[in-house]
Amino acid sequence: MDKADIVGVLEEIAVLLELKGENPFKIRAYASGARALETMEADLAVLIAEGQLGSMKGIGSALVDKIETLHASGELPFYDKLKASIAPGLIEMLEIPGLGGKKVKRLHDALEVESVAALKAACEAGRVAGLQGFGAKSEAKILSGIENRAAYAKRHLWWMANERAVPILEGLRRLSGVERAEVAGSLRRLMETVGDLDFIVASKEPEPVMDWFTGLPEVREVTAKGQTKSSVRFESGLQADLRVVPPEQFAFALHHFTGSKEHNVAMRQRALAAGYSLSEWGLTKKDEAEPAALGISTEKDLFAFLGLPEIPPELREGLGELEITEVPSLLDAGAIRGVFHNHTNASDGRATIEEMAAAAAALGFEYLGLADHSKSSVQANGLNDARVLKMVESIRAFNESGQSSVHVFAGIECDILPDGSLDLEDATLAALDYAVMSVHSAFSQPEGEMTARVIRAIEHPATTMLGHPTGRLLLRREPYRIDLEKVIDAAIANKVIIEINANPQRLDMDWRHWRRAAERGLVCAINPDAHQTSGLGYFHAGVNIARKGWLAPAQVLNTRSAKAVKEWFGG
Ligand code: DGT
Ligand code: CA
Ligand code: CA
Ligand code: ZN
Repeated sequence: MDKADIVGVLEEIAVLLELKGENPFKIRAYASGARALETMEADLAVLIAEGQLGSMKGIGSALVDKIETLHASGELPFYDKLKASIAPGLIEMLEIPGLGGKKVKRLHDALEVESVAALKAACEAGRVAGLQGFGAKSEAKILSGIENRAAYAKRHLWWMANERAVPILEGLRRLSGVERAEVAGSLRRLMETVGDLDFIVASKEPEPVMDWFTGLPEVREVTAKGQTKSSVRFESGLQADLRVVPPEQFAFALHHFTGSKEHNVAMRQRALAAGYSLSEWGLTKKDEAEPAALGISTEKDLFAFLGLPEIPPELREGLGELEITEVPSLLDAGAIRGVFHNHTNASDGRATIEEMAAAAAALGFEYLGLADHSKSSVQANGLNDARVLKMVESIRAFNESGQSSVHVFAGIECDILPDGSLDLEDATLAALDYAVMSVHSAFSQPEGEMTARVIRAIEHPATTMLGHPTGRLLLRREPYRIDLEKVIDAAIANKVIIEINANPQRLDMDWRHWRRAAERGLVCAINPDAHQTSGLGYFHAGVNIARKGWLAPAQVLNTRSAKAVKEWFGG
């Protein structure tokens, strides 16, 4: 097991011990051990081989054995036993935002609730509000957490869903008798989350295709199996539909099941105006029973028949896309020359400057921005002023060494404090190439306060970019309350960039705001917020969102040369 996974197990042990009401010293030993391990710069395997793990600050003797066991075998009987000793319903409660080990224990002790359903009933009956340390506000928060959780459980992050879909699509295309195969639905439209996967196949022989699909090893349940449609549910809970259609219907089926519903409604109206009814089977002339033979074999043909350019799937949301007269120029992944908001092991990342730059070079980037956390992000080992200046020196030395084709920009992800002031001295900020300003605390401020806070940071002359402007975590945490229109206005007025945080769980700022904001002059930066080398690849998810937001290459800083970026940064 690698270091990151071991850190996760130790953190979980600390929470489970809390839930059991164990001795606080014991709990702290695991929590601080996890922290020590996470921020340790030395190589874990080397430390273990040399028997030096116990000499690390924060790692007590009780932990040394456990870390070594996890490292060697990936298992830990102590952890398994601990977990097995707790009711699964209580462990499930830990997933509700705001509930940690201590609070779950108090709820369990006071109300005897042992499942999420029982806790929900207790909230609805007002029994939680009466408990010491809870109150009406936290009762409402728990309740909405439970309700969101049910809604969240039905959807999946695009990134994860796509990882599942790609090999299935490849498998379908390899089957004999399959003429064409595509994904449709929200996955093809590059939505940030996906309800289920939709596959469309053209074949004259549906049966073997259905058999292959329903027989996939990861299928847990076949919920439907017919001549034209099958549905399955995978181990992960994700569901998938497969439709097999005759080749002449393929373009219509692909278009229909790509959606969105709103786009389809608009397309049907347009077809009606031309005297046809449009369906998943074809275009049928008014007063006729069968679809007309119009020689339409691709979506492009279908759009052209209705006098439209080929509308990219990611624009098919019923938001005016039928008004275009030519295919808009959308950002392409190949145009990305570098990314700006990434972390190293100086704060809570896992890789060094050198490793991050090498990974950027492997992606073909010309430059890489490193923006570690600032000191108020204590949990992320944020940098104080002195450490920031040291980091700047290290980056300058790295660039001057000539060891990499990638130019590293020295940045920071600086906390916006609750009053809108910044976490670092002006002189420190001035020493950097650029600064990303982000909110990481006091999420529950009223909307007016949060908006004023963020605008104050935008107005600071050192601010280059605003990081993840709503703080949402898809399927996990709602955005904080903020007036984005006002924030966008302030960003444009102060020539501040807003990022698309490309971490698949954030995708913040949301694509729904980008088209209008960019038309008004807002510049975008696509930032993977990588915490390890592999995280740089998330920039693809950001490109998807930029496309979905109708962004052209010129509206995205990442398409500019290193020289032009330097100019933007002012030096
Ligand atoms: P999802 O799965 O919730 O993330 O979203 P979609 O868009 O993939 O929705 P899904 O899987 O229910 O259906 C795929 C597409 O099929 C949908 O975008 C549009 C089309 N479609 C499905 N049901 C209807 C319907 O009742 N009316 C219309 N106009 N289109 C539909
Ligand atoms: Ca779907
Ligand atoms: Ca579906
Ligand atoms: Zn952040």
